Amino acid sequence: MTPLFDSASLPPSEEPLEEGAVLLRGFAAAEVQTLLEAVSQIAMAAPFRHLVTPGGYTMSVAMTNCGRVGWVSDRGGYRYDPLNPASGTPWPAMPAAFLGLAARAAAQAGFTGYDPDACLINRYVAGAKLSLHQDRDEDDAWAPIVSVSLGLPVVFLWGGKRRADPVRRLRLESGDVVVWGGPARFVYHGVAPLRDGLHPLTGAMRINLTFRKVF
Ligand code: MD6
Ligand code: FE
Repeated sequence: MTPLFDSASLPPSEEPLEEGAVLLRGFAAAEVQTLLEAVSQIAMAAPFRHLVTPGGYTMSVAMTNCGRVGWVSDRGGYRYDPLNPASGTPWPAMPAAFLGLAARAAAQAGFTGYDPDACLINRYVAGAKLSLHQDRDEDDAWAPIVSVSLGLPVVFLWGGKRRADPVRRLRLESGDVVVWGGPARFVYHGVAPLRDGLHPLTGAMRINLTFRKVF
């Protein structure tokens, strides 16, 4: 299904979600192709993998990383690792275009001087999802998470600080950026199962970049 329009054809707009959290629609729209080319380069050095959760489930989302450390999961738990466990080598460096975009988006949301250590790259195909969770594996409890959507649209689940809080469903299009930090840093969030579709740049996939300040 091709949407009639997406954020690439709309002017950027800013939608506050709560104190410390904002949805920047179209913020990365002009850079989507450049970002996807960088993702392809990274994936050649560090291929996408389906990680296993500590509970023994294989994740439906495929992941890789770039930056000083990468987020990984296995039977032993979640952690940030300076080496890719699949190869034993460091993760690819974070491209300057990634750092620049993340810092500009964070600043737009009120977080100046953002210098992320890690960029987790998620690849979704139809049916892939991410259950409601908090990001709690980082030492820095204030610096924001910056999440950049590329390719197919998806429903992002935006909950509250407690798991039982009501969940909003936000449609994210290619080029949309969500920033959450400070008082919103531990909000529960997730991704609803990706629906079938074809995007001109990613085909049947959605790619998500999530930037984190780990240390
Ligand atoms: C997304 N990803 O893919 C959001 N959080 O749109 C996450 O929220 C996330 O992929 C913690 C660990 C891995 C993730
Ligand atoms: Fe998360």
